[in-house]
Order: sequence, then structure tokens, then C-alpha cells
Amino acid sequence: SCHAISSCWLQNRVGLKYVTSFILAGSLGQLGSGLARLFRMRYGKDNVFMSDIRKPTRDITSKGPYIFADVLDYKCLQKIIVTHRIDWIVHFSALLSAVAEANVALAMRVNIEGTHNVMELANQYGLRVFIPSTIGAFGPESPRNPTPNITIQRPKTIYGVSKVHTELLGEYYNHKYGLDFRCLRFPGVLSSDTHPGGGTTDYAIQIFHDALKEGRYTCYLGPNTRLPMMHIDDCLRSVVEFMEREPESLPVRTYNVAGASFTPDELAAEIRKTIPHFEINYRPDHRQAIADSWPEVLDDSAARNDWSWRPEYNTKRMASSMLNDLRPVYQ
Ligand code: AKB
Repeated sequence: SCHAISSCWLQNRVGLKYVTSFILAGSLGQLGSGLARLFRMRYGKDNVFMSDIRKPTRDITSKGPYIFADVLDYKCLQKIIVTHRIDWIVHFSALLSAVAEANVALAMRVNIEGTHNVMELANQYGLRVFIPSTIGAFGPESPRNPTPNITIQRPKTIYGVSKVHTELLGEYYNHKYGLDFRCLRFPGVLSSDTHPGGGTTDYAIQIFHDALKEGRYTCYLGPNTRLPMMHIDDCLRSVVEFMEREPESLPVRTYNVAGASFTPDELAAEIRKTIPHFEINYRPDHRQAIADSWPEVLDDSAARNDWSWRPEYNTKRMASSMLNDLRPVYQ
């Protein structure tokens, strides 16, 4: 059998039989289309199935297979896995922190029931599984600066509760059945070509759009709210590097990964280096309480030690990259 993804990929290239195929569930969110692009370059475009419950734009469908997959529909997922001989499932479908608080019942279905279906089918059909977790899986009782890989996790949002459940369930299946479950706890992710849907860290993206469009931004978090963030390129690279590791080389299955931490005030100062007249106002809302219960700085030393994780973007580079990418949109 074929273990590392990279060796499967090499085997494909030299024409051997074994092909690794991936399904990315919930791939029309912030992370999915970027990961699909990266995967298709590495593992072949026909081996990477994007999926979601929404109708995609034509540019997405033209670059490789796209199928309907509802993670709440066990049979639908089962059929896809069997028909397309899926080996790996990347499960992105989830309601993010702020939106989930406004719709707890739906969040429990998508974030918890959806994960049950994925986990059970993966186990039944011998798939490997990647599911992202989040800084939201920590809570006010966790050490906040820095937050270690293994520590107290008592989140106060349904999003956080569902992600702790995912982490523990995946580790349980790994321990009990040998399921190859892998999980990274991401901070807020900064992307210029995709939008997050209803998170607490979204301000760090919107601020760039408003800075370029209006020269001003009203922030729903206070000036000194420090949160861990990372650039999408680092985030997607962390997924690939982590998934390509031999399973035996991973002593734990859930890792913190981080880029850099900043406050809205510090990010505004960074933006002013390029847009000197940029103004920021503060009008904290319900998301402030969520942010106040999350880590300020994520300790990713376990990922650095165990699989050589290194971020490439600090705050300055994240800001300049966002401004450069978005400037043409507003010119
Ligand atoms: C959110 O703010 O909900 C997400 C996250 C940090 O998981 N971006």
C-alpha cells in the first residue's frame, strides 16, 4: 500500500496503478479553493474533488471535478466515497464562531453531526482524514500567552465546543481503530481572494478592503485585542506538509500552528505605513467577548519540533501582501 502522499504522487507520474484521490468537503469556504488549487498541482487535477452544497462559479468547476456533497447526508457521502474511490477526506464544512453563536442548532448539526458522518465513513472505508480545528477550541481558563499544544480546553462558544469534540473524537478513532486522523488548530486566516463566513477574526481581512476603498474602518473588536493570525499561503502549506508526513512520524494528531499575533491597533499602524491617512474607529460588539476568551499567542513549538513547521509571514509581510493583492480590486 502507499503511505506518504508524495510517493503516491510520484507513482502516478511514472504510470503505476495506485492513485490517491481526495475529497474536499465544504470547499467553497475560505480555505477550500486555495487548497484544491495546491492539491491539483501536486497530485493531479482529476484526483481532487471539490464539494459543497452550493452551486460553484464556472471558474471553479472548470479546473477539476466538483460534486454535490452534504456532510449531513450519510448515504450521499458514502456513495461519493465508493464511486470515486476516495482515499483522503478533508472536512472543511463548519459554521464559524460568530455565525454559530447565532444559530446553535444548525451549528450542532453541521459541526458535530457532519463530523460524526465523516469519521464513521472514513473508518468504515479506510480513508485518512484531515479536519481543521481552531484557536476557538481554547477558552478563558486556557493560558492565553502563549497557549500550549496540550492544555485546559473549556471553550465558551458552540464552535469551540464542536471543535474540541472533533479533536477528541478523531484522536479516539485513531487510538481505538487506527484511523489516520490529522488536525491543525488554525488562528485567524488572512486571504485576499476568498472570504471567511462569520468568524471573530474576520476584521483582519475586512480592514484591508475598507482601508483601500474608504480609507477608514470601524472595528468590532477593541484596539488592544491581540489574536493569533496567519497568512493563507502559510495555512495551506501547513496542511500539505502535515498531510504528507508518514503517519508513524506523528506522535500526536492535533497541533497548534501559528503565524504572528497582532492587535487591531498594531495592524492599523502597519496599514498606515502604506496608506498614511487610514483611520480606524472602534465599536466593539458581541464578538469582543469571544475574542477575549481566545489565545493571544499560540505556541506551535510541537509542530515545529515534530514536522518542522515554520511560518513565512510575519505581521508586516501579511499586511503588505494583503494590500498588494487587493489594491487592483479597488483601483
Ligand atoms: C473564527 O473567527 O471563527 C475563525 C477561527 C479563528 O476559527 N476564523
